Amino acid sequence: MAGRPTFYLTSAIPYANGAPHIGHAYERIASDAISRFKRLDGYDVLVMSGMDEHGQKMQQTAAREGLTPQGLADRTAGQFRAMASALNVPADDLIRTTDPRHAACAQELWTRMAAKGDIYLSTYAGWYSVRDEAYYDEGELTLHADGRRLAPTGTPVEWVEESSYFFKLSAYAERLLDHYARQPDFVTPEAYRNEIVSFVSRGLTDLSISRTTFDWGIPVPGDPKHVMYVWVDALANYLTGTGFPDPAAERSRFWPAQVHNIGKDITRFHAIYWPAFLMSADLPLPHQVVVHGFLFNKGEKMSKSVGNVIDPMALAETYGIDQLRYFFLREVPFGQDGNYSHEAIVNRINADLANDLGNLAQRSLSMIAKNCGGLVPTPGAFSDADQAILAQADGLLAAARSQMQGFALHGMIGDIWRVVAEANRYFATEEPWIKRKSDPARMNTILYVTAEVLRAVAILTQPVMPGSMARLLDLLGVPPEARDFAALGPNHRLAAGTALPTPAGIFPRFVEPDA
Ligand code: ME8
Repeated sequence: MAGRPTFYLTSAIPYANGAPHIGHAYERIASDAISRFKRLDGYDVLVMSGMDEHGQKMQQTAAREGLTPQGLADRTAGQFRAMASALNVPADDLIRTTDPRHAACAQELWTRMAAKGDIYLSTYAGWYSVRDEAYYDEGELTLHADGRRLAPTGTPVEWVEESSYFFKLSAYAERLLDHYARQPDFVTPEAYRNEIVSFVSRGLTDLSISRTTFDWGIPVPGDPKHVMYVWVDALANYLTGTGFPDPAAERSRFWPAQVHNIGKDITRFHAIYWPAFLMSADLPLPHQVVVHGFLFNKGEKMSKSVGNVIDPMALAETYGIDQLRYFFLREVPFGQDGNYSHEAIVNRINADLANDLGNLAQRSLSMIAKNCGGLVPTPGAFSDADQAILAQADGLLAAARSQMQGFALHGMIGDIWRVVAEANRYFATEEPWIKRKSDPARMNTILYVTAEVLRAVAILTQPVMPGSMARLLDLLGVPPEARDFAALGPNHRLAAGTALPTPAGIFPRFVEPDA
């Protein structure tokens, strides 16, 4: 492990009050692709996931369903585990906020903030949205026709008046602004950064960080009548993942995290509260808060009441795990909102996967099976056309790294598929099936070059479609230890004479069930 740069990536820990939906699936798929990319690129990677199991919302939902909050948390944790395995998005660990190691971490964070003089006891009187687990100022609210006050997110708020500990958030506005200025990509994409900067520029008020009217939470150190505000508790999970507060913990080397991957509705918590808590506790700040957009069902927000919530497991079942992963990452420019529709996903499966990549692999590999004795053919001297397409494949790693610098997963896939399109043109122009009789040596070279381009494409596409690309690399005879990015390029070309397995299709066309 020593010597390799660390890369610690977290996803938001979902509220344990409901089953996984497509937004959760999307976030985990993106996190998984980014972390697989870094692993293949030689980093020492830690990927965390978890469950946000405390708070008033949990207590209320459990009561409605006739469960204990812990019973509800256990049920939901099981559903999220099943989703992670169905989507092939493993994590190194799962931090459940009801876990004792997490309570110890959150309490230590609190104790350090208190020792700094940043926590004081007072009374909170104001508006709270249980659904958002967030406080709102009067000025942010709108009045609904039925008389209810609504938060900017559209959720109802209730008046709360109770004894509460406060965090001196107001004292951190200047330091936060200074941090955003010194580290301009702390919040990315830029549009979200700008929102945060303008919000903090208007000044911050102190934050209520404990509750006394329910007890489903982590007790405040020294005053157990209070439980911690669920966001103090939840954000601390990122430290729990590294074994905090034990400085000798095996994973302590992973703090500060490189990436907190989150959705756009929770930017304030991650880009304002969290760095302020860490500054108060004298802990290093994460490098980046990477914000993704929301997925909509044909332009509509998914909600239980509208009845258009999509179960990600059902989608994986219908279309295939990798097909779904590819669709999300290719179709939605990372950072922007995106849409899901049956037509759009079928189009991607049939055009990009079955036609562009699947056909090229199938045609070239079956020609090798039939005409080259099932062995990687020996190439002759490379023509200009051969060299041009190989150079394009060799250039992909630098392009992919540069796209990943800005988390442009869609851009990376776009770059790879441009080379796939180019390879299809090369294959069609070079006509190896005609050379079979007239110039078998040239046929061998064309098939070799095509297989070598496919090798580069498959290695680089592993983060997006790990299962299918493993199968393609098997078909290309690439051994498991030669599948990371260090194996790309001219020094590790396919070995002529390697025996290949019988070719098999990797991406079937999607056929409508009633067609
Ligand atoms: O916010 N499209 O949990 P959560 C894309 N417990 N992403 C979406 C989405 C959609 N339609 N809906 C939600 C919480 N998300 C807190 C997090 S972290 C310390 C605590 C994203 O279950 C959302 O933005 O409501 C968030 O990043 C994640 O799913 C979990 O949302």
